[in-house]
Amino acid sequence: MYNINNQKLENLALEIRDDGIAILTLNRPKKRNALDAQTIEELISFFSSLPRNPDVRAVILRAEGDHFCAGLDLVEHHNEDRRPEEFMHICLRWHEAFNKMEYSGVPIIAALKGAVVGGGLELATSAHIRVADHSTYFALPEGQRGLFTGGGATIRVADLVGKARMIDMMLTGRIYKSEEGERVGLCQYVVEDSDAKAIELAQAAIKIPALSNFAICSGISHFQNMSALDAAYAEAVLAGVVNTQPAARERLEAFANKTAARVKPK
Ligand code: 1HE
Repeated sequence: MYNINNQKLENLALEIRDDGIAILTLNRPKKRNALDAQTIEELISFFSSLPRNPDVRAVILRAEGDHFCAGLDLVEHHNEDRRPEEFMHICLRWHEAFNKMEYSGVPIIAALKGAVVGGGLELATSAHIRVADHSTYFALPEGQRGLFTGGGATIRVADLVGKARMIDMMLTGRIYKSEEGERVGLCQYVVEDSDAKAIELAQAAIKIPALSNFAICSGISHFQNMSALDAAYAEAVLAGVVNTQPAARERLEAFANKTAARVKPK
């Protein structure tokens, strides 16, 4: 059991490696890692702590068991028999967790397998990179359950695949298997072992200066919420800070001295 910000992690497991890669595991495999209220609070707690934790340079979000995440805990939702405003507040907590992820400034890589459905897809799309294995599949079964998305799919899934594909997924229950998911933009990699590939990608990401990663993993998302005019202005301000950092000077010097790697395909 782990303790972050006085929040005990029961449904998540956390390992922080010496190289600064945190491995956060959804740890309710018997319930297919369905997202109950407790899990969402634990996600908020962990991802809120990230910007203040210099020991963590990248996060891998993975799952125990055969499935990444079966979405909203339907049994809890059924048992709680929530009033509209109660479920609105549940959804706001989901947004708190997922916004903390997307705007964290720390690279988050989701290692996917099996079901990535409903709220599970909303969780996965809050990460910065998605790596699927061959067992992975994506769906939005909310419609079949008489529900609607409440954890940001209308923003993040629509952003990745476009509104027409998202509507099709919701109206027809269409399931995208891994390769097809990659083709439509739901994931960027399909590999044999998504955990291993996620580590490899995280190891590449932590070679980049933390301030650059901050800009990449928060600035791009913020700018997409702005008008093009304001985004261009904010980009210039952020580039002013990032592109003059000491770590950039060293790397530019290496390039000028011809000791830095060239950008060429292998
Ligand atoms: C669950 C959940 C869940 C499994 N909530 N308990 N999401 C869905 O509509 C997907 C629902 N789940 C499934 O379709 C299947 O469980 C899976 C395809 C993911 C896995 O199938 P399988 O055969 O391996 O497992 P299972 O036998 O269906 O489930 C094993 C246990 O996990 C069982 O509990 P048990 O106590 O009877 O052993 C299931 O009840 C439990 N389980 N999925 C609660 N989702 C903010 S709005 C977001 C809205 C949504 O996310 S809607 C999409 C909901």
